[in-house]
Amino acid sequence: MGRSLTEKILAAHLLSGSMVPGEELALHIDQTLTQDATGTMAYLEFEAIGVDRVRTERSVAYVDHNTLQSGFENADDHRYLQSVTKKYGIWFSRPGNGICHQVHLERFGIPGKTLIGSDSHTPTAGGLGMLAFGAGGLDVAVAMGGGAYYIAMPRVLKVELKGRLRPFVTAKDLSLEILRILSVKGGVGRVIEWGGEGVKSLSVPERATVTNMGAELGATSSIFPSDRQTRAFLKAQGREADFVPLSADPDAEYERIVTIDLDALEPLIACPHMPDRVVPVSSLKGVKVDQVCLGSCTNSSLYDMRKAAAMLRGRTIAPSVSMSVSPGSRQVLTMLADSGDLSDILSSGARLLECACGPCIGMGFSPNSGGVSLRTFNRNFEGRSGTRDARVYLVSPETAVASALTGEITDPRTLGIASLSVSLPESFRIDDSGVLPPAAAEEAERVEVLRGPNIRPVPIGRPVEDSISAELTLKLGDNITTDHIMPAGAKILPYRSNVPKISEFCFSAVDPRFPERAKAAGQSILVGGANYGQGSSREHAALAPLYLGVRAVIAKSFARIHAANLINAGILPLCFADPADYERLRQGERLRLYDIHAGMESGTIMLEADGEKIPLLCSFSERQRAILLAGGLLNYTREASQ
Ligand code: MIC
Ligand code: SF4
Repeated sequence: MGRSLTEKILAAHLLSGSMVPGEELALHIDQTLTQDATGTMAYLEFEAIGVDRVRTERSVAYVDHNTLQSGFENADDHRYLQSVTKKYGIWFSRPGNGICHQVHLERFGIPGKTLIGSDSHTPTAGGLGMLAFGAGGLDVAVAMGGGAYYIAMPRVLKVELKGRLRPFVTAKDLSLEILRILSVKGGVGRVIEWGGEGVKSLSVPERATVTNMGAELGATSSIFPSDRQTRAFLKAQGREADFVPLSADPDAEYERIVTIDLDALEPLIACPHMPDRVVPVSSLKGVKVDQVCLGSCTNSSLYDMRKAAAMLRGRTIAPSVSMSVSPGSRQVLTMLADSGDLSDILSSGARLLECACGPCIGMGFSPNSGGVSLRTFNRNFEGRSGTRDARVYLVSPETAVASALTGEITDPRTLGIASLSVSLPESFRIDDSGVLPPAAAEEAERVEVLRGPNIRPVPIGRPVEDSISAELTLKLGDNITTDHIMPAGAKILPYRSNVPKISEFCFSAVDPRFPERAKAAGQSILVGGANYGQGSSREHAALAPLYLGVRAVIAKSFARIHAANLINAGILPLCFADPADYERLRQGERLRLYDIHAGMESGTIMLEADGEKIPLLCSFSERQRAILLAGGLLNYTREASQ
């Protein structure tokens, strides 16, 4: 039987485990990436593990999230990252050099290699035929030290593309279409493999838009074949030598095949506050728009920016609209400047922001009160923009620009522009001066790691006891995102290196009194609904609860990366055997988990609540059990290396 592309790359990197869906696999990791908002923790953890140099083929640290520097905290973090990476053999992409996923695609991604990154959109590199996973910082730290990365063997779902995108219908609309079909839970436990005749006409930047938003499906990863388009992109980046052709066998078997006809797609829009609330743009015609943001790791490539520039050329945006443009990288920005496209963007009245995540993570450019914001980003979770009442919609660059020009939600096909003739350049402008190489091994010892007062040690978990008695300090609903658990934004992000401080904001978007209550309770248990912990890979969503005494989270189901982060922190993620039992638990009551150790092996742990017994399910691998019994991955790794 033939193999899917996913199976081929997994097999080539398999250290142990059997490739049966659901079984735990240990994988060799070729490359890692971090960004600053998760990176400081990852490198503190790397230091705590005690390895003297990274063992990967390439590890890169990017600074793209916390670039506001409204106090000393971010600047100190940047200095720490620059020095710690220099010492341990990691490349350092300076602030301003660009968004991690965009720069990684341009300069470092290699088809057929494995990559993990402490950011949930790491699968963007799947646009180049790389098998890339978002992971918690600690998993990245372990992989940098040469350790394996563990995932449950995914099922592989194929999306078969037919036809060709029509003018003003884009890869973003394709991403929204698959979200409409599968929902934000539809990718859980799966790799989405893109194939069929239709992929041939999609360029690498377009593919990367699609693999990027696979994160919103909850997918383990997303991947495209490596073909002529891949070669052309790598060649234009001066990296043709990195090209290898890769594809699935023609007789590969898939769990499911979803067919999408590109010719039949139309411009789509995701409504507040979930990326899968997708409707045609035309159905919202006339809704007044206050703000438009172009950029983020989803849509900030040169291709996207040039299309926007072509639409803005000679036109001005509506007076009622405030528009931002954040090019994805210095390469994109300098090329826009060289070609004159930047003047077209600026003359239209748009505001240029730096090459960073910016508004996507609430780092400035928050919308006005109750504002409608159209963004080319990937997430529109409540509160993420920095204000609680904004209504954020997700759209393509074309829809964003059309709406900025008219001041209302507008299908770009109705603007009267025939088509845009924008293609990939023969060669990109290559200038890697924004990426600093690490010190040579023999000099590394002399490099001093610089730490500021905001950089605090990583909290360490406690071994899971056989019975845990604790208060249910917070009961939550379905689809709780990591933006609910540990919000980001300009006020909170500066504390990413300081868990005691950042934990004061834990669940602040849901219940600002939670931290106080949890601290008073000493130890606590949380209860959630379905898909608990979806979204970001931020391990702070596990570390802050850990710091506040959370010992277990009971939910109807969990998002993959967050469940792994909870285990890594030594917190038990447990599922209701019967989802109806969710209704039986009340915030404030006392809960008792008992016979935990035996239950971790048998797969059922019992909960006692108000005299009633409720079965909870878990499916921990032997390694995960050992991690929980050690009180988290850091303790486990330290013990294993002694
Ligand atoms: C996000 O898009 O939510 C982030 C910010 O990039 C996160 C990482 C973080 O929280 O630092 C992610 O996607 O993992
Ligand atoms: Fe940055 Fe936004 Fe991409 Fe996250 S989703 S990496 S915040 S641009």
